[in-house]
Amino acid sequence: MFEQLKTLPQDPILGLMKAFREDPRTDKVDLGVGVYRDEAGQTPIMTAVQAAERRLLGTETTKAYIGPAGAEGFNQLIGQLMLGAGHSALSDGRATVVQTPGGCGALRMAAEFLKLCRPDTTVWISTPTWANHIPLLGGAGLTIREYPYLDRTTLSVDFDAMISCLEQADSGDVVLLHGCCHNPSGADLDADQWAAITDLIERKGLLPFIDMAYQGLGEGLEQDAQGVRLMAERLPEVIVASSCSKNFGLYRERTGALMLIAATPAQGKAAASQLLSAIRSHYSMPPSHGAAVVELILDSPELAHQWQTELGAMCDRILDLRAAFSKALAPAGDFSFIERQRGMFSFLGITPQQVQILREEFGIYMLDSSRINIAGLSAATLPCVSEAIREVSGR
Ligand code: PLP
Ligand code: TYF
Repeated sequence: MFEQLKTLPQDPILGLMKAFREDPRTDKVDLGVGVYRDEAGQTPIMTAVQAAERRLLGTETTKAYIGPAGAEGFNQLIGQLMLGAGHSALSDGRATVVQTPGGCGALRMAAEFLKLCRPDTTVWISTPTWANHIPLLGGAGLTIREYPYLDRTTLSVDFDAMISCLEQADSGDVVLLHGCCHNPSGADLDADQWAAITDLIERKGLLPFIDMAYQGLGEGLEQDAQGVRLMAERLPEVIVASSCSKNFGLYRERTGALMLIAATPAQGKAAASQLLSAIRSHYSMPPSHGAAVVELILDSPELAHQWQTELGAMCDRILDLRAAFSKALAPAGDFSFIERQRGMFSFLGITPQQVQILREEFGIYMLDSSRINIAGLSAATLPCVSEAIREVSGR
């Protein structure tokens, strides 16, 4: 059976992680994979998470199965985190939230759900987008089409091109948007652009599908959800995939959620039953631990405050690094876009050859596309990284 199989290349982001690990240089800098790092280059467990884990250990009484929707308490609290407590979609029974294995699980189950709604669904994704969107959504059998998003010369959103392309979409098509902290570009929609795209989606009868993997790491928990909340307010149907990997630092615990908002409570009930059936045929039920931790944190005023303080400090660190980095790079050209962008990622806009020189000569690792993880910088490494980039920019 296996003899005709070819070996496939691995995920380039994970491949880069391995190359970095194997590099013996002690002054190497990892700006590759998107995990948050502190000033010491570590990705520690958040203290609110540790406290919740200690409490869980003392109070958990069973490891018996949870259901396909996961923990009801987690689902409610995550719905409130996304939409704000008291949002009408939550109180009027139109929204369903289920716990998923990470944001990836949410994206894939949304795709499986869309396939059940309509087997020939087309989903429009931004160019560029996170490379895993294509296998996660295309792998479920959805047709993928692309809309232009980034102006490669200014590295800002090319909104006119985006809108005019999406004018070609047909009623019932799905538009994948990044809720905040666009991966890989860091270029986000502003409030006016969210409003304009909401108008277009409404007028053309499209369905928004929002990937929220970085809530709280752009500008703050509330600001980062403005697009999701606007669409949930104005549109009859919305899908949101959210992740607790970054904002709770729970990466390997595989914790995320999928929210479906339907036009009516009756349609919401039918949609939820279809989604649960799709979950049953894929993984039956999600892992419990990460969501139990998140539920404990969000349900405790004291832990929630501690978590928000830590997350706020992570967000501020990224914003400070963005300001300092764009200033340090100024002698090499206009890198002011780095300060304007949000979240963990930006493109440097340098060539693959320059990326390779940075890796080989300077031990500075980034994706071939020149995407960097801003959080991989620190006060200690920022001057030498900036110096190296200034130097290769001249070559
Ligand atoms: N969506 C985007 C844009 C991401 O960058 C990520 C990963 O970090 C995810 C979704 C899903 O992450 P996870 O499955 O680890 O929660
Ligand atoms: O883009 C990133 O770096 C993060 C982490 O298969 C990631 O989203 C990278 C690759 C992958 C899963 C997560």
